[in-house]
Amino acid sequence: MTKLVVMIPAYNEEKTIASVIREIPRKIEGISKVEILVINDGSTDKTVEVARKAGADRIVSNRKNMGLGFSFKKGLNEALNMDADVVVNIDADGQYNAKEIAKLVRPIIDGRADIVLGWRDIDKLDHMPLQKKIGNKIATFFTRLMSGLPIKDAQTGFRALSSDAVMKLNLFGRYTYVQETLIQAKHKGLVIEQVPVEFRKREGKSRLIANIFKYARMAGLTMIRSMRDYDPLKVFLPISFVFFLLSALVAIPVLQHYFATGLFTGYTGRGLLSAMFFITGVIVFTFGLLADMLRTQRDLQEEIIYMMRKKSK
Ligand SMILES: Nc1nc2c(ncn2[C@@H]2O[C@H](COP(=O)(O)OP(=O)(O)OP(=O)(O)O)[C@@H](O)[C@H]2O)c(=O)[nH]1
Ligand SMILES: [Mg+2]
Repeated sequence: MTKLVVMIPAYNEEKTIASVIREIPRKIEGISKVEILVINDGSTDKTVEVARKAGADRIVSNRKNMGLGFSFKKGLNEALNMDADVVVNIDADGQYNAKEIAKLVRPIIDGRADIVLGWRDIDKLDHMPLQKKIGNKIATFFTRLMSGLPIKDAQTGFRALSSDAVMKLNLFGRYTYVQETLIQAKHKGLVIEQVPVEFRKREGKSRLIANIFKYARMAGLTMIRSMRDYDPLKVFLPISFVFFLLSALVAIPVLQHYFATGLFTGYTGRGLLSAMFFITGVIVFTFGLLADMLRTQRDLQEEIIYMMRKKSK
């Protein structure tokens, strides 16, 4: 028996959520049961009533708006509680074609992948505004850089995860989950497959990206935090190296003067500055080593959480 839970995070989507729910196929080859889970993030419209009428099997709500990342994490936990073997996330705005879920879950059912991304061919989307296209490309570029994975569209909200992958992820970003899941997936050795999907024009305005600068700030911060937590040496060592380099550059004339005259006279300011850069470098380097030790601890803790989740399944 293979159970699929399709989860839909929704924030004020009364106009579109019913059609998304109705479009979800209830019979998929290789899946014995399909259930629909809606995570209502403090909607102030009729999202919940509409979703229930349209046939959602389970609806969980946040009392107030907590953010998409927060709701995604809640949804994954809830899907595990519902005994899911495969979880699909789809947006409530109707931009993805829910009929394509069958295609999305295939690599997981066949045992080829842990996570499947439905990627959108952004260049060919005439209805997507240019600034959004550029933002999407930039965010995908950084996710590729940080994860080292050949991701085509890191921002896609249409994805499938095996329950094992869900049990391995420990997400922290409250605002968005899209890039963080991929950076973690890489560190946990999860196999990602990408399948091309349709992407329609959005009806109604964006709930998530009211302001592209806010999005860049929040998503960027979550990405940097993931890097810091999973690859601290890659973050801290280059920074400490910059300080060591500055220290050396400032010190060169001081040493030249000293070797020529045997004196430091007139160069004490520079000498002090060089020493300050050097000490800062040492501090940052030490932080890097400490952060690396913490990472080992985190790895152990995550392994314990994974085993606990696995046991209670
Ligand atoms: N839980 C939760 N969901 C949200 C929030 N903001 C948006 N969403 C949902 O997340 C999904 C994606 O949000 P969208 O506003 O469509 O964001 P987007 O697809 O990146 O941007 P658009 O291209 O403008 O649609 C939709 O299902 C929204 O209802 C939020 O604050 N909390
Ligand atoms: Mg959308």
